[in-house]
Amino acid sequence: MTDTNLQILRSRLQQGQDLVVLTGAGISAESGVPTFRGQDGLWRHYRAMDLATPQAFGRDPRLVWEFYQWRRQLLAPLQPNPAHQALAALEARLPRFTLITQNIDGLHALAGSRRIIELHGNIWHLRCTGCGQVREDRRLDLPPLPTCQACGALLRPHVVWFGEMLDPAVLAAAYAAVETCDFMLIIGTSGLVQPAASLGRLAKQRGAFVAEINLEPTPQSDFYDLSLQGKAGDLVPQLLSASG
Ligand code: BV8
Ligand code: ZN
Repeated sequence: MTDTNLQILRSRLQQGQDLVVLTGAGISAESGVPTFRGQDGLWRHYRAMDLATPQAFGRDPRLVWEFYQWRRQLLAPLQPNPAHQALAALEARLPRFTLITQNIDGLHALAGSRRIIELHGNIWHLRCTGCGQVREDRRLDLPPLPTCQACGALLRPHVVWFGEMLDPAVLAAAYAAVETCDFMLIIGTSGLVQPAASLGRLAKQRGAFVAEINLEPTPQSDFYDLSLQGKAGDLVPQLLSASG
């Protein structure tokens, strides 16, 4: 990160700003988690977007469960990287800090972040398609079609699939944080999936200073005040030193 950009972000952080951070798959890439759109974003010959839908689950729940089991087994040994850890440290230092993530990998919580808004759910939580009960279940040896202990119905990953509404309370919390912040940092997201992709513009419209950290420009970059190019694992920890 050039000194000028670091200085700009440094001064924002030192002004005790109300900081909202939005993260996407790019912040977990250096932990070994495949991104959605990178060359590693495929499973067998399927695209994640084709399987992360209620239609795919209705048509072939066993295949969709195989996809999520594969991701759970891949995620299980992976650890947070310096970017996750820096955000957890920032939360501890800043009076008003909200972390909104599109990721379902649970790495922010593992890094010590506490106030996390998981827009798209969490791969370690299972939801019953019958009674709606949600439980954390980290077993890597789930049966091919796991069923609910309470009512026997089929369980599904407690994540938001394409074409599904986000949890209204979760979305409302994200909007409330974005509408009141004065500094928003958007890290490692291609800015393509709605409604998450509009949060940065909303913050901008409400007068916040919005900066993006990504390997490359995104369709949203032009709407932001600053677009820093580089790896989250390199750039985000530099903010920590800036926050004193
Ligand atoms: C909904 C959980 C209402 C599942 C996910 C307009 C308005 C509303 C909806 C739509 C709309 N237009 C289209 C839609 C439908 C759809 C959508 O947005 N489609 C897109 C593809 C056009 N949206 C929805 O369906 C949403 N529902 O809006 O409900 C509704 C209902 C019906 C009809 C209409 C509206 C629900 C979306 C949630 C889907 N679930 N995840 C699972 O994971 O299995 S989304 C999933 O994909 C992730 O959670 C994440 O959000 C998204 C992937 O995006 P990124 O995180 O950005 O990852 P990506 O790989 O794309 O990019 C990585 C980035 O990191 C890159 O930019 C790369 O350069 C960068 N990077 C890589 N390495 C690094 C790095 N940066 C820094 N450092 C590095 N080391
Ligand atoms: Zn049930």
